[in-house]
Amino acid sequence: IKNKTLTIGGIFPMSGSWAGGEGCQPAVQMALSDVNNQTDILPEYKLEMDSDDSQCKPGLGTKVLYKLLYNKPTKLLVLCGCSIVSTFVAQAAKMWKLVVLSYGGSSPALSNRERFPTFFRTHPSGTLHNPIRLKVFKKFNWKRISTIQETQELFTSTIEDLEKRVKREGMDIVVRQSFLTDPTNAVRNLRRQDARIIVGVFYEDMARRVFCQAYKEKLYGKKYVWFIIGWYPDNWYKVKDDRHNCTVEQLEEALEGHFTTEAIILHQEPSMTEVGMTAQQFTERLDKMLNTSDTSLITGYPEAPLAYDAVWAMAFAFHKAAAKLEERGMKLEDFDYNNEEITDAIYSAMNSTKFLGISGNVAFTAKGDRIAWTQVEQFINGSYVKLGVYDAVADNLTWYNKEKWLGGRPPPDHTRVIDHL
Ligand code: ABU
Repeated sequence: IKNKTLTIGGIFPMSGSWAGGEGCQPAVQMALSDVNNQTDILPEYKLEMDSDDSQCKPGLGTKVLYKLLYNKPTKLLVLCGCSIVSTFVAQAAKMWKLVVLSYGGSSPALSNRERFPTFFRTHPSGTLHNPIRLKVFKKFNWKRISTIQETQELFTSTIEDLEKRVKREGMDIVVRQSFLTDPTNAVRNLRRQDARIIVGVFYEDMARRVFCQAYKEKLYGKKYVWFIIGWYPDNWYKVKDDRHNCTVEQLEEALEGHFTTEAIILHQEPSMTEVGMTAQQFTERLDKMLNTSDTSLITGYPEAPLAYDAVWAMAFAFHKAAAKLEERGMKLEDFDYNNEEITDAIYSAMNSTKFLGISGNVAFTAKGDRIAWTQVEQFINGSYVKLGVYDAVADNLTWYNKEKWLGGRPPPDHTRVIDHL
């Protein structure tokens, strides 16, 4: 019988640049109840969570962390999402010997064990998109690449990694643009500098503003190929947003033909996973919980499997750690923000956690990172079509030959003299 309670902290961004808590918090609640209904996992313990909203803001996220720490009961681990909040929380948590598990932090900067010694994530790093981007550049013979990024550590570190990889392959980043809060000038400069193959990394709210400006600058159509992040909800450009003044039709026109890259974070087979559900059963349960007619507008919906699996990863790790601690006459509930031995037991158990979850195979690298396959999609006639999948470990790209070109063929990566004739 589960007659003891272990409490964890939860920090969810319910608004802001990535309001992923909308989709991820219900998934975490579902997982907590599923774990609590299992008698063979943590047979003595029931898991509970105290949580609050960070609005994806580092100051508020830190305040929520302190509230979780200074209010009883003691938390054994903190779950968090959104890169900037994960960065602040993971940096502070080590002072309280607290393990942090992020279901929604993609910043490559988080893969730094010195800076974040107790950090793990089920969300893959943003650098995972770069190898597949390179495969596609090579496939279509594009060597001159342009970039536009929102100025945040998450995107800066992704572009730095892209730049290194591009150079290694004998290609070039020919135009670099960045913006802090307003992308207007950066998009205008892309057109002035004759960018053609454009990698854009920014949050979903900025993506709407970038493509509204691209529409106005006519930076779309048969001469251009945009590569953007694929983890936005499918109908992200239809979200009502008064920070731009384009219609959905105008955005759709500017977006036609763009490519997206993303990690594959939903188990692709119809088979049963090790958390007792198929991916489809998970989706059906989540949809019922969300109780909305259109999940394609919910931020954090694509990442919900990562949040669900984060709870299971934690439960498996607690289970293993409890057994190890018992050998030494200790218990998980003895944790008091000072007991390094308990932290170490949770850390090593997490390090060796491996299972087939709703998001696919869950395992962490030495840096606490998630390993995953990636995919590339293209926006064709208003919907996303899968073009290929890539297994970076085996360096294997599977391509389905479904791409469509507005000019009938892939555009060149720069102005050819013939274009002027
Ligand atoms: N897929 C959502 C990632 C959000 C973040 O890294 O802040």
